[in-house]
Amino acid sequence: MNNTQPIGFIDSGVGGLTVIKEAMKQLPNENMIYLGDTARCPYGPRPAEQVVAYTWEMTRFLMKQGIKMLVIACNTATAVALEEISKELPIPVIGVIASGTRAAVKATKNQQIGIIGTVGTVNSQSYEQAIKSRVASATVFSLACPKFVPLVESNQTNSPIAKKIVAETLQPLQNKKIDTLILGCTHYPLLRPIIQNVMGKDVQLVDSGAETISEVSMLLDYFSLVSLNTPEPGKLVCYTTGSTKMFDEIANTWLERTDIQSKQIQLGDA
Ligand code: I24
Ligand code: DGL
Repeated sequence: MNNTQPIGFIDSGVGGLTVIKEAMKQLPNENMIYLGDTARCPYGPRPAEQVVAYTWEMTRFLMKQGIKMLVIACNTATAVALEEISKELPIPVIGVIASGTRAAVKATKNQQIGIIGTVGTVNSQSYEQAIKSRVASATVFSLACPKFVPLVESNQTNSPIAKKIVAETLQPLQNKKIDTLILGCTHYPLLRPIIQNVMGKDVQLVDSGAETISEVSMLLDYFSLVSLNTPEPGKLVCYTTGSTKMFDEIANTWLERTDIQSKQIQLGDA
């Protein structure tokens, strides 16, 4: 095993770039491959079986590229496909749910934890089970926020409309006495300032994607897979199932780069 092999990242679209941004900060030596299934995004409203099938298609593509570790950067895909995929692959597979859970359990003082995500993530009850299996006395309040992804994707992250929708959607969590709220979706870190404002400063927000990269860093050491002392920074190669032009615009803006040129690939019926 050569440690300059890339780490693979898969997501339903461009949202997983929030995880890549954190990876570039914490793991600047690592080569990375990102695959976003933008042609079939969003995964959030889709049936679980379909998300499992799509996630397998992305996984097979990256396995052919010789990755040393797979990060399922999408919460919806992690919720329904991580268990099966990690059982079958010969390399470590990391999702975004376990790390978010550990961080929330560490942060909470009153064991009242909220989790927000897509319909698929919330219906799977994956976060709830992960938290309760660690801390049986914890109370978990799960809330699907199906309006948040379209909000971010229409460039509304700080508009009056965004504030109104976030406040209305999070209303059911207001009287629950939660002191910790897990942002269980790739897109929600972009709404973080508004979410914080709506929930109040005493509620700690946990960014599952960012927490995941801290654990990826630890796991690379554990499996002796870390790329050390490279002469040059790691390279990021991006693939998309949709428009490369739109992918590149968002990726270069978000990552403050100018050189990202994604390649288009075909998966299943995408
Ligand atoms: N943010 C996201 N998705 C989009 C978007 C956005 N359009 C504007 N912004 N579009 O996700 C999804 C539609 N697809 C169509 C097919 O090609 C790819 C895109 C959140 C991105 C998180 C990194 C707003 C926006 C932006 C640049 C950076 C960040 C951001 F344009 F939120
Ligand atoms: N990436 C998805 C997630 O984290 C959000 C977008 C989608 O619904 O596909 O759950």
